[in-house]
Amino acid sequence: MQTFFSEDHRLHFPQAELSGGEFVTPYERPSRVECILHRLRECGFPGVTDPGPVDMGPVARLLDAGFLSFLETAYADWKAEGYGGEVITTAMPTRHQRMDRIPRCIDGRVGYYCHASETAITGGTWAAAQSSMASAQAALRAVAWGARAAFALCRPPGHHATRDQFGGYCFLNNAAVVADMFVAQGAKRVAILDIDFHHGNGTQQIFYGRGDVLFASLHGDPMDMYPYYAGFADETGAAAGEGTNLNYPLPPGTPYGPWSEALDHAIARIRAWGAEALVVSLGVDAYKDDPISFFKLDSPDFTDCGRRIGRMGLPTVFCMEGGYAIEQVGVNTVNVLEGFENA
Ligand code: SP5
Ligand code: ZN
Repeated sequence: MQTFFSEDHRLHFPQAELSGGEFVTPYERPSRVECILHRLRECGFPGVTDPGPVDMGPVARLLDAGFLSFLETAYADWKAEGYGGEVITTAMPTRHQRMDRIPRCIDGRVGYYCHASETAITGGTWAAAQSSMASAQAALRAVAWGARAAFALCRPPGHHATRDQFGGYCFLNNAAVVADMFVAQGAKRVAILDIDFHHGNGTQQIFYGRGDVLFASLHGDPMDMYPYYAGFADETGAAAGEGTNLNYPLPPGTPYGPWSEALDHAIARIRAWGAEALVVSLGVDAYKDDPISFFKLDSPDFTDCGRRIGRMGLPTVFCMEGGYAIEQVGVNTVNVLEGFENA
């Protein structure tokens, strides 16, 4: 399968992530994708293709206009305010506060459009997020033109980004835009399978009220893990989307046995629902040695997982999400793709 990838991901590399009360080098860093590229070559995958420019039409159709223009100018606005550092919010609206007013000052706007303050915006973030989206869109086009599957090596990732909020290392929700583009091209039912260790709260939010896109996510129980305030099993969708949101929260220490049972359950639901196309939010942070996660998947488990996804027989776009065990992120990611191809 073809890989789509843009070097412009390098434009996003904040100095700092707020973690445990300290500023640390971000877990979500450029070397992650270098490791994946290296492993793709090692395994004989065809060379990567530059995606070309992003198509902002499908992005603007799905996401909030104020949010997009905020992201575009956030860093410049921050600098214009006289701030020396990267864009990091201090305040965010929470319960008992107003959500119906968008402040005009940059500090207030950053908080309004943010849901987690570990994530910084730099001068290159907007361009990098657009290049990540461009890779996702190029992968969608490859599949729309007849490829069985394509791999979008997205960085920064996307699944925590809602229609109007960044956070969790994510700015633009690549997988959501791909799913919506499948629909725009005539698919009646599109499924998103999110195997990143964290709940895909952004993707869930975007499609929660829609019946044409099913979202299924396996993830660390939000009682114990980020994003904490979404991802529970009783979130099943609303209105036209009732029954098309499936959450599988799993406890600390979960090994591949129960994880794969949840995967099989999600796959069976997607099949029974009649999905015509599949988007996989491909995070490999369920790996046993991931530094910020608590599942116990081993590298060969990712191959088996890819095989199970491949047996669904659907046109599939893989969008890269998380995975922070730098030494193993390449092997684990490519294992999923190889398992899929050999299904
Ligand atoms: C795309 C993706 O995987 N996003 C993950 C966002 C996680 N945000 C919270 C990170 C908290 C890191 N704390 C580190 C503790 C290490 N023991
Ligand atoms: Zn993750």
